Amino acid sequence: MRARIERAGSGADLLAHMAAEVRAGLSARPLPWLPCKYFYDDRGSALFEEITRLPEYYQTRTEERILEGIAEEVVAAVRPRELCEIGSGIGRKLRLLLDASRALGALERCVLLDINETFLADSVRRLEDDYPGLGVRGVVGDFLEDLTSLGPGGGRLALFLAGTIGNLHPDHEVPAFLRAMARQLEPGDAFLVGLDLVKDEGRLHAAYNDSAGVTAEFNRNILYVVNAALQADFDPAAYDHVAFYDRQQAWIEMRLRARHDQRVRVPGADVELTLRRGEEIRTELSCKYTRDSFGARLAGTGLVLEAWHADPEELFALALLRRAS
Ligand code: SAH
Ligand code: AVI
Repeated sequence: MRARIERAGSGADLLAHMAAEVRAGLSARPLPWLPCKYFYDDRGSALFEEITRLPEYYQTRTEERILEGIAEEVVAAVRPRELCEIGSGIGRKLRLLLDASRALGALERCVLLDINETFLADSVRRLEDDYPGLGVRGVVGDFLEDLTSLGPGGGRLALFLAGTIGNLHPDHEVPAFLRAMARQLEPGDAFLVGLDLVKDEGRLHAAYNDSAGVTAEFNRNILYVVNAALQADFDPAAYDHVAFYDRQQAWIEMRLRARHDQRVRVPGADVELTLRRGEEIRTELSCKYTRDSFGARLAGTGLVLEAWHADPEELFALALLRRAS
């Protein structure tokens, strides 16, 4: 089977959807906000890749190390016929599980779902080249809206890595997301979720305020994306990057703070925004979990925690979930 890139349901009127979301977010008071999925145009995705190599950003290399240690054990327990990664990016870590699954001999296909079409198409092409005989599908879509595009489960091991679940609101988005994911799994199918853990605040602060300023540029990139798609006139250079840890909520919050009074027009979303110097736009939450706080999110979702794999320093964890029967 040749690789295919498909467009999920929400792709039908992507721009109208984006306009409605941006209008709602920028109209919110006291804190206007933008959905963090709009970081990931090609420049934003490349900036994220740069972040993963920063000395302060321990998440990616820690998750890779955990995966190297558990890939064989996980695939031996699940014996997947299909691997499926949502928010796949360039999909480097997926290969550890692909190799281990192939060695068992049962793997038939692989499905990737991501909002960035360029990175998705590249990943699909490279998988096709490197794993001849593997059926590869790529779906451009939003994992908060388009999980049904994955098709029915059965022999599925789904992956949601990098701690991207932390970018979903823990109360307003995570429970519905987990229920939606459970619907795409058959009893016995599995879901491996990467979680950044609650830890020393200095370490967290450094990871989102790197000395090279890459995270700041990633943060500002969202304004370039809104400018290009919705003819907005944000001046990205007029915003400071802000990232802080909210201990009560156990999340990092990223914001953009206006350096001076400004008026922004977003004609494509039919909205205008007036910001005084020092006022902020929220651009991302990055929730940090413990085994208990994540376990509490699973109640009523149809998913149960089967195994918890953390690194020795307990910086990051991979939670292996099963679809209950
Ligand atoms: N899995 C990769 C990339 C993580 S970065 C890794 O482990 O390094 C987060 C990824 O999720 C990006 O590729 C981004 O394009 C994608 N993404 C972010 N929000 C999304 C959404 N709402 N729907 C689908 N993909 C999304
Ligand atoms: C993709 N996601 C898990 C990253 C995170 O750490 O929340 C995105 C990111 N934001 C700032 N740096 C990296």
